[in-house]
This record gives sequence, C-alpha cells and structure tokens, in this order.
Amino acid sequence: MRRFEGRVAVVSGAAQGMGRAVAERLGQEGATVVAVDINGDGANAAAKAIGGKSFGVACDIGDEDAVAKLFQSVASKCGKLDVLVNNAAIVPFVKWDELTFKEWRRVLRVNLDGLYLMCRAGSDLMRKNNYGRIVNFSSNSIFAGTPNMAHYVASKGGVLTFTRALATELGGYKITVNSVCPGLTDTEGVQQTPHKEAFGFVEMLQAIKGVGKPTDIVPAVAFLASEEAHWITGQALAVDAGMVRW
Ligand code: 4PL
Repeated sequence: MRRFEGRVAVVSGAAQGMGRAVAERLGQEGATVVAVDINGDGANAAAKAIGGKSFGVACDIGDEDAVAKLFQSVASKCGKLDVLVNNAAIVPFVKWDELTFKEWRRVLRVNLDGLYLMCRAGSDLMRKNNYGRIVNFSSNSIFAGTPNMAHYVASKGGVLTFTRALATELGGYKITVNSVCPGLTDTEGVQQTPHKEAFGFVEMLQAIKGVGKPTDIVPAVAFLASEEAHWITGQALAVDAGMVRW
C-alpha cells in the first residue's frame, strides 16, 4: 500500500519504539516524515533510515517555543501538514505513595502539556488546507488501572478525553482526531523499566496470546492516519490483543 504518497507527517517520539515503527511505516507508504524526538540523534537516525525528504528534529514537546519552532520548520520545508502522530510520552514506574509532586508534574508536562502544544500548533497548519489526521497515543492502562503508574494513567485518560473534545473543535476543518490505546508493548522504553516484568501478567488477560511488538500497533495508527478513515473521529481504539474491551 502507498496510502501516504505526497503526504507530510509529523511523528513524535520517533527515535525508538512505537513512534519509530509508525514513522517507518508512513515513510514506506510514501510520506515525508518529520521525525521528532527529544533525542535529536535518534530522530535524525530514524529520518535517515526512512530516506527521501524525511528529516529529524530535536524537540522537547513540553516546551512551547521549541514546538513553535518545530512547526515553523515543517511549514518552511514542507509547506503543509497532513498527519500528526502524538506518540512521545514518559512512563516512570513509581508507587503512588512514593511519587513526588515534581515527578507528577514532569509526567503531566510531557504527556499532556506536550500533546496540547503539538495539537495546537499542528492543527493551525492543517487548518490552512482543510485536511488533517491526528492520532494520539493513549493507553489501555486507563481501563485496567495498571499499578505503579497512576500519574501516567491520569495523563493518558486526559489524552483520550482531549481527543474527543478536539474532534469537535476541528471537525469543521475536516481534520479527524482519534486515539489508540496500546497494551504493554515490547519497546526500548519498556525494556529499561520494571514494566518489562509485566508481560506474563498482561498475556494472561489477553484474548490472543503473545507479546505485543511496535509493529502490532502500527496498522491501527496508519489506518486512522489514512485518507479513507475520514468518517471516524473522536474515537479510541484499543490495540492490545483483547486485554480490555469497552
Ligand atoms: C498494561 O502503557 O498499558 C504497562 C507501561 N502495562 O506503559 C503502558 C500496561 C504499561 C500498559 C502500560
């Protein structure tokens, strides 16, 4: 399939994990990908692997000025924006009563303030062409109430409900806004934390057995980011082998 021929896509958290897998797929299907990550070297490496006119940008999505600069360079280098995939997030594994307020604020800053800033600046560019596909990463942990991540679960609940509200605000510009709710997925980020010990537990709850990989999440994101998904907006899709149903 070449569903993204001529399209420009911004993918956050594109240096690794699900973001990198989504960026590669959109690129394989013809998109010019702007690979965004706080790790600028990783973003550049992802863009290089994709090839074509794709490029990497180092950006802290919680920094308003950095996000403004990001979309200025998208506008000047690409002239438009068709697809925005908000994947970047942090998932510290910390017990509820050991979490500091500072850490709570840091999680909300990246996972929710960052989403707001990216959607605000990205949709301003999309509105010019009356076309856009925004796909936000929530998490199935918002349904499961997964332990040691109350801060993250709170932020990801915000991602889902912000997505619903933004769909209303942007529908008039023919911009769709949807979220995916992946389950625990085998990524570099997860492998660096105690989350990696939870694969056996989540597998027990899955309708389909196995360990989720980034490429298992990609098809749902690519579909929602595609032109043909134009009649779907404000929705949340669990992509977790049937661990949660709602
Ligand atoms: C079920 O989004 O959804 C661990 C770590 N376990 O980040 C997640 C589950 C984690 C999840 C998540």
